[in-house]
Amino acid sequence: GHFSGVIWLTGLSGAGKSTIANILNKKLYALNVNSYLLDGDNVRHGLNKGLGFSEEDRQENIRRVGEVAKLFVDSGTIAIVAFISPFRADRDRVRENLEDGEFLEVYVDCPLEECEGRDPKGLYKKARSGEIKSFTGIDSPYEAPLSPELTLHSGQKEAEACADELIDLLIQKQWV
Ligand code: GGZ
Repeated sequence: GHFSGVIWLTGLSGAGKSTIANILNKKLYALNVNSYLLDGDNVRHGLNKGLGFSEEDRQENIRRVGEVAKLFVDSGTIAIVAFISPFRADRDRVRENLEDGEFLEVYVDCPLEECEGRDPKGLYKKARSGEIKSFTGIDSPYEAPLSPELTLHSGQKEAEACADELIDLLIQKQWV
């Protein structure tokens, strides 16, 4: 067996969280490590259907995701979590709900200008025009981690290299 815990990726929309998380998930599979990826695609359309992007709804989104991640840890699976999770207090609560050493906060740090330049879904454009309200980084806050276990500079580094950095951290922490 291997250690199980939560790898929590936080950062702006378009920073590369999901891309990095998917690559990491595949690398862990290749290492015979059980992992499962939780992100907006498999949580916001199911378990958290009905939650929007108000501060209260984001808080509840993150609370539920934290509880689900804990269940995965109980099952012996590494939970890879990729949500904007903009509020420090919400992320801290997830950490406090786990045992010491079970939570790795990973800041996927990409400048807003870069995220906005990428704008793969055209959401920043809609946020700027006012078509979407309360968009993170535009008219809703993002609170960067103060002491993350790892910061990935995804604006300068390819997603593949970021995932490799994460694997190195997991080896260093003796998770794998
Ligand atoms: C931020 C939004 C919003 C608003 C829709 N603000 O790039 P994406 O599209 O695929 O990822 C974003 C995703 C963010 O959902 P999370 O569950 O990760 O957010 S949070 O942790 O804050 O609860 C974006 C899309 O949903 N999206 N409206 N207003 N992102």
